[in-house]
Amino acid sequence: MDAECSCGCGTPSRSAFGPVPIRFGTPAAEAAAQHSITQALIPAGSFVMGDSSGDRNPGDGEAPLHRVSLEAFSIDTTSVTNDDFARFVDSTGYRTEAEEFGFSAVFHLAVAAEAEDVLGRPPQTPWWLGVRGADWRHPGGALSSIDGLGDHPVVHVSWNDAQAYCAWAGRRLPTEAEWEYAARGGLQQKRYPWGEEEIDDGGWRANIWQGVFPTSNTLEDGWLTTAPVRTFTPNGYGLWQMVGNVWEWASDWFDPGYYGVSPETSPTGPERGQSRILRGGSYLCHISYCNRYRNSARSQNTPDSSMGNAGFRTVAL
Ligand SMILES: [Ca+2]
Ligand SMILES: [Ca+2]
Repeated sequence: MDAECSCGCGTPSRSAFGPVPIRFGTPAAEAAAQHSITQALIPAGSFVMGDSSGDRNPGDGEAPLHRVSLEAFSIDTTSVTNDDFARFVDSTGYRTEAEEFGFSAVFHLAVAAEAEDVLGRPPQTPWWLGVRGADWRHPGGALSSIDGLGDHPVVHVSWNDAQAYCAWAGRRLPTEAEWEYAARGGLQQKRYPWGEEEIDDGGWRANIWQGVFPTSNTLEDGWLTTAPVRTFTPNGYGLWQMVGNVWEWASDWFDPGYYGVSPETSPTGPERGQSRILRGGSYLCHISYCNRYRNSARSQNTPDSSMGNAGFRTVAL
């Protein structure tokens, strides 16, 4: 994998589009039991965390392999949808960071905005555009909407926005270890949530990119951007789209050296860092470019960054 891969197939940081003023997260509104996503109980147990297949991306820190033991936990079977997030916003008036900053990152083929609202593109990843007016209600920009997308994952939500949702819902983000354990669906040391079969073996198993990235998507899996959260087949724990569709925030800070020092029991990540973990890859993943639609693949971004290919799912407190 080339050096550009770490940002190119992942997600652009907010600062990629220019200086970012310092601001503090919006305080979470009072908790309310409005979270209605079907749960899966993940049994207590242990697993081998990290890349067992040799597909790791240099710099991501998918090694060394290490055993991790976890308590049982209850996790959303899907990522949080636009309908779910709308209930949170309707009840709290919460404004996301994309709305506060006034822009978010949109993939070039998904832009629905006037030319003057396109603010720029990172030189390393010119397929990402900073778009004024792009936010969770306007995933392509001001000329788009989420009409008909109620069961699609909410996107353009930062790690801080996900935390605010969790505080309202009485939930939390999964730790990175919990996310990977859940993604594995009860299988040990397999590449994908379904095992080792290729992603297109017997029909597409996840929403990624087909064709020539980033210009030509042949849409063999049916989706250019997000798909409804219950698309394809759930894994052995009943979890939908742990890989592909949208990246999912985890609670941990990112440190590529963390696996070398991680405790065996219920690791919660480094004490500090600059960026938060993202897991599972998105509709922009492509095997020729970077195959982060794997159980052990890691990415990261600053907690104030938002983009059209990242969302989250939650875990019970
Ligand atoms: Ca697709
Ligand atoms: Ca996903």
